[in-house]
Amino acid sequence: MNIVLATRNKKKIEEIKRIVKDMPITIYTLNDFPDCPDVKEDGNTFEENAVKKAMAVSKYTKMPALADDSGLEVYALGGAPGVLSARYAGEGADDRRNFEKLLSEMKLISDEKRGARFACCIALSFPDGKVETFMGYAEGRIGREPRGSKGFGYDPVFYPIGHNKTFAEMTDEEKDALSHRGTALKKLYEYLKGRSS
Ligand code: ITT
Repeated sequence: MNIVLATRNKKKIEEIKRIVKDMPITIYTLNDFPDCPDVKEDGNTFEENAVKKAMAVSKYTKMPALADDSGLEVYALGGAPGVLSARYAGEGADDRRNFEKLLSEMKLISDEKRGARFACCIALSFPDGKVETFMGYAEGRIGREPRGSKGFGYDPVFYPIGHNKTFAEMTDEEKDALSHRGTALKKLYEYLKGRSS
């Protein structure tokens, strides 16, 4: 199956390509469709945003499109930054400014109350308007200072449950096996296997 990735985030593209490499999928990106219009992410949930991005791209490209909407939910902050994760420190903020803002907001929060999860919704939309969604979560906690240089986004401050290393200190394989994106893409894999049998 040919699928176009409806994302402009290079790190997500790397992760998705890596995780689906053994699946019977040929991946295209928005670089193959440079005039594809941007989609406004104004939904209240990861699912709403993922569906919106995937549908817009499959409509434009007339190909199946896969979108990822994801983010970090910190329980002590009532689920923030949530769907606003990419622009927590303001429009155009980079990863460092976003996680530094998070660490500063959480300065007074005790170690026991630093629980958080990453969430990822993968939406696969077809040119006929049909859409499938797959959710994945990674439970963990937020550290007090950034550690590690791999990955992206909030990885340097996120310790997955049962581990004393952040996602940014893990190998690609370690992160993929535990991550919200890895879990959601495994569900996509099962779905695609079911379709081809
Ligand atoms: P597209 O909409 O083009 O896919 P984006 O970066 O704007 O790219 P999102 O709106 O889904 O994507 O925002 C996701 C943000 O959540 C991302 O920028 C990171 O800050 C954070 N995030 C998501 N997955 C992550 C991961 O695996 N590790 C660290 N941070 C992650």
